[in-house]
Amino acid sequence: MAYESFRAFVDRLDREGELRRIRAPVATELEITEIADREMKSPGGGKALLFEQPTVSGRPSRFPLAINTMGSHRRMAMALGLESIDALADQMQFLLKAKPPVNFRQAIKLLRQGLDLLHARPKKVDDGPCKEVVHRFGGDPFSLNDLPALLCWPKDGGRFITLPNVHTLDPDTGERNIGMYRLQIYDGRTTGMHWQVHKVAARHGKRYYERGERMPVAVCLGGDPSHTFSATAPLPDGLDEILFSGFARKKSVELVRCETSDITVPADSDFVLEGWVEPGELRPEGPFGDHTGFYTPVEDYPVFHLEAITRRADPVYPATIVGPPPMEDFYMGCASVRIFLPIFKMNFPEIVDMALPAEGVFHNLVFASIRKQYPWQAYKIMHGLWGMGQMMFSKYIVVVDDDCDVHNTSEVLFRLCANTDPQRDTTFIRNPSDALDHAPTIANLGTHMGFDATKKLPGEGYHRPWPELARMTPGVKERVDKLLASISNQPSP
Ligand SMILES: [Mn+2]
Repeated sequence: MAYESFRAFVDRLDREGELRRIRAPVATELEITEIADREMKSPGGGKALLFEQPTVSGRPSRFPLAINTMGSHRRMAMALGLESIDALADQMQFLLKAKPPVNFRQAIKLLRQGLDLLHARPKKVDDGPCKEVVHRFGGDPFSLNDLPALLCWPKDGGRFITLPNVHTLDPDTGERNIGMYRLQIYDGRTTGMHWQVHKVAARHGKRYYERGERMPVAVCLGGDPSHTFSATAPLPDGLDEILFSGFARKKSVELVRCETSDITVPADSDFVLEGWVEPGELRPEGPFGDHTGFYTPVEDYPVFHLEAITRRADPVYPATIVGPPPMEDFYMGCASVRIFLPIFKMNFPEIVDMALPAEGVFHNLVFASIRKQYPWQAYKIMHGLWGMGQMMFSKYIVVVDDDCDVHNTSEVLFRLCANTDPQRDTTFIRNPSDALDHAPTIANLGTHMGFDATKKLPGEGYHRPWPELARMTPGVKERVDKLLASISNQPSP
């Protein structure tokens, strides 16, 4: 199911009892963060929040602000128009199973073709709601300061646009990429562009630099939340985010050409910020209270210059905050893992399930359960994951047997502690580390650690009998369920 606008999604959340409206004026400086942070840390992720009167420097903004719209398992599924994320994961699996690919590259190709067949291919249109109002610089003096962008944490370097879908093109192939890179607002028409060295947009930027050309960029806010999710999803490089968004929402995305460049953007966007990045131009960006839970320091990043802003007549400004976990992004990450698990399983059929617990803020901790067949298979899985896309950043990987629920952190820690001999069952490797990780001595370079918490086989040098986990038999469980039900049904005296 597709939403015709971000507002349509917010209205649906309201109808389903998933939204709290806040009518009183609330400051975009720190106050919205404090309210949203409490909500995101309440059980299950709380509710989505619609601030009807956000204020900017004490003055009411023209636009309402919605936050935590994807911050629960249910709302994340609703964002993609699903009852449960599982349906989409099953479809991914089906696509890959229809004609089993023999390698990763082929899988991506197959996936792309499969998505095309599902009518996910985008459609070009001449006009759309994102152009109901057009501001060009030199004409209507629209300023970035008119957006209710948040000053998230006290020591942040400024206001940040936190839920932007950044569109860039590969100048050689014309291939599009959409990523989510935070934008620090410097003034009315300039922002930072926080694409890190490992990101696709940074690669595009490098090509423009080599060609000596200015790089067109379009930043979309809002529209169908499916686009926003797709921008954050760890899609395999080369898999178009728009194609994926169309697949997820079961309706092809309508794309309209920007006013000032050849980039095409979803016509249902609430705001489109059009502009360019001058390759080579850098400016200090940050600090920013990041999803690691810590402030990232000031560093030089590219600069985004705005040329035009187009928008809906009645847009809703989408926002999120990051910081000490759990936050809204945890639920988005969970959905990604679930949806892309079939791709992992295709490469590693022994993988049963995977989880990235909130405490690990994505890159720090990965749990994988496997059906172990041969000695040291847990290490094969660790090395495999360390070689796959963004999984390369995984600081700690814990591999457990298939009878362990990786979504239950307590159960995984129990297995980790009980099943390992620290020296025998760990390995250290070198790999790139996440640019945001402050712990490595040298930025971007780190050691990673793997734990084999599976039960040990004789072939692994373990020659004592491995004990059996004490567990109740299924028959007893059912009998007791019935017994307890009958007791609770008895009328009280
Ligand atoms: Mn991409």
